[in-house]
Amino acid sequence: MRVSQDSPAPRSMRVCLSPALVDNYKLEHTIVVVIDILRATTSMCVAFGHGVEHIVPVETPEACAAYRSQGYLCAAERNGEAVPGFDMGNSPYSFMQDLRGKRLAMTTTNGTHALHRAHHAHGIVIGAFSNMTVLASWLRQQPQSVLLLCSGWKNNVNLEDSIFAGAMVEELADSFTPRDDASTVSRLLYKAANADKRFYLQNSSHYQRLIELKLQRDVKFCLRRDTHNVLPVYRDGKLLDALR
Ligand code: 3SL
Repeated sequence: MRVSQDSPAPRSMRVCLSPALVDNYKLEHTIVVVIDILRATTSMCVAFGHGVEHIVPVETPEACAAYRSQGYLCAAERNGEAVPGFDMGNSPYSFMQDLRGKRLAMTTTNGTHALHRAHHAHGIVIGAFSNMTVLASWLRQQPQSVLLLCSGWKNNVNLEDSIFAGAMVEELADSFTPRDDASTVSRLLYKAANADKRFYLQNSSHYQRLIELKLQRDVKFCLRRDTHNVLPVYRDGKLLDALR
């Protein structure tokens, strides 16, 4: 197809199924969508939906605890459990409280790690089922190409992030051209899973981990679409809601 002088340049979208693969991508001109459906990026959307001023995502519990002296709320999770001594772990329900005027420092097993792996991207934005429609509309308005970065589990691929990446590939197909096999794989997964995502995830590793921790309520919430009208973007070391 010949692209006329007036047509905008075609934008591409790609899917990175694990943070371990992120160095395979050139990110300087790309917007990265960080995805951690169970549960970090969902919880971030919930926190912004409840008014949090900003979130500082950090890599370790020690770095997170250091924000306490500056008046931050501190949230830390490892292996699905809240780290003892912190204000909260990573359950979306723990952020369902009045957070207006509050600042939050947060560290999670995979989500905050993935975000830091993409620090050199043109832009970083947080994606979850919770903010899917707002996110897709905003991406359509940006001139850059998109990389959907799945946080996975300790550098392994996981099903829930791959399914959401596929949902975004499907959603954005009107505006972006998929450019890799990971986009095709995740889109196929999404199509297979969409009718009953919870059922489809039943045998997946992190679903089972959370069920063992009696967190089925969290899983159910994390699969709900468009619960919050928020767009967390990463600027100067902080996540802010670009819609405020
Ligand atoms: O890995 C992460 O970043 C977390 O979302 C994992 S958990 O759902 O809190 O167990």
